[in-house]
Amino acid sequence: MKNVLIIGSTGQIGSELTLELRKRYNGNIVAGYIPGAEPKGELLESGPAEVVDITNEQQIAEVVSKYKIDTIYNLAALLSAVAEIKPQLAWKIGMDGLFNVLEVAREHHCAVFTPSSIGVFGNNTPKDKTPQDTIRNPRTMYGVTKVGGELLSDYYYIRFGVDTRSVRFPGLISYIAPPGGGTTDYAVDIYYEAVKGNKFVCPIAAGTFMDMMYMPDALHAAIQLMEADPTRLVHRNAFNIASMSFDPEIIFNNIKKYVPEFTMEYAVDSLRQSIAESWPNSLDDTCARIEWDWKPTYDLDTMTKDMLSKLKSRNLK
Ligand code: AKB
Repeated sequence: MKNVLIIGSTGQIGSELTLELRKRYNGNIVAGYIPGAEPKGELLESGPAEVVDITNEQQIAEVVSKYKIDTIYNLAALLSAVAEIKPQLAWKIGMDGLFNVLEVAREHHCAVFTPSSIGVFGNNTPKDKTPQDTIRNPRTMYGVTKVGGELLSDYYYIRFGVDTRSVRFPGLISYIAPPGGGTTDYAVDIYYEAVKGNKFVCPIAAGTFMDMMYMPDALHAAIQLMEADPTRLVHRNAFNIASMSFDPEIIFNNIKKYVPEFTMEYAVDSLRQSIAESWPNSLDDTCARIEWDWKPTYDLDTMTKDMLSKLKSRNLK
C-alpha cells in the first residue's frame, strides 16, 4: 500500500497524475490544492482532497501525519513566463516551498518527487543533445529556482537520506488541464485552435526548436522513476528525459496533415522567445534510459492523432 500526497493536484500535471496514482495504488492518494483551485469531478470524487499550501510547512506536516503519507509529489510552481513577471512569488513557491516539503519529508520519512525542467539550462549550455551533466546557468527566475531545487533536493538526499528524485520535464502537451504561463504552452494551444477551426497566432518564431513530451509519457516517467530500484540510480536530481523536438513549423505541418484547412501566422512574444532561445534544442536522455529504463511511447505524429481525437470529442467552442 502507498500513501501519496500530490501538492498542486489541480494543475496541468497534477490533475492527471493524481488519477493515474489512484488507479495504480490502493492507499490514500491525497489531492492537495489551494483555495481557488479546488478539485472537481472525478478528481474530487475518486479520493481524499485537502488544502495544502506549499508555503505553509505545518499544513503540509498535518496532512502527511493524518494520511501516513510515504511519498510526496511536489508539483507547485509558477511556469517560466509568469515567473518572470512575478519573480518573488516564483521564489517563494519554488524554493521556500520546496524547503518546507523537504523538511516535512525529512521528519516524516517521505520520498519526494519535484519536477525540474529544461529551464535549468541557459545560453552557455550545449544546445543539441544536451548532456545529463553539463552547464546549468539559466537567466530566468524559473530556471534559477529549478537549479536551486535540484541542488537542494540532492543535498537532502546526501545529508539526510531523504529519497528525492526528479526529471527535467520538457514542454508537456495535454488535453485535460491547460498549462498556463509557460514558454512551451504554444504547443498545447495550437491543437485547441486547430480543433476550434481558428487560425493559430504563434508566439514563438519559426526555427525555434524545443523538447516536448505527451502527458502520458510524462506521467509514466514520474511514476517509473519513483518506483525505480535505488541501487541503480547514479543520478537523482534531475534526469534528462526526451521524446521529441520540433519548431512551430514542424508541429503546424503535422497538424495540417489531419486538419488541411488549418492556418497559422506569427506574432512573436519577446519574453517567451528569449526564454525559448536560451533553452536546448534537444536533450540527451541516455542516463535515464540506463539507470531506470526510461523509454517514451509517443512521437509527434502519434501524439497529434491522439490530441486531435481527444479534443474533437470535447466539442470545444
Ligand atoms: C515552461 O514552458 O515554463 C514549462 C517548462 C518547459 O518547464 N513548460
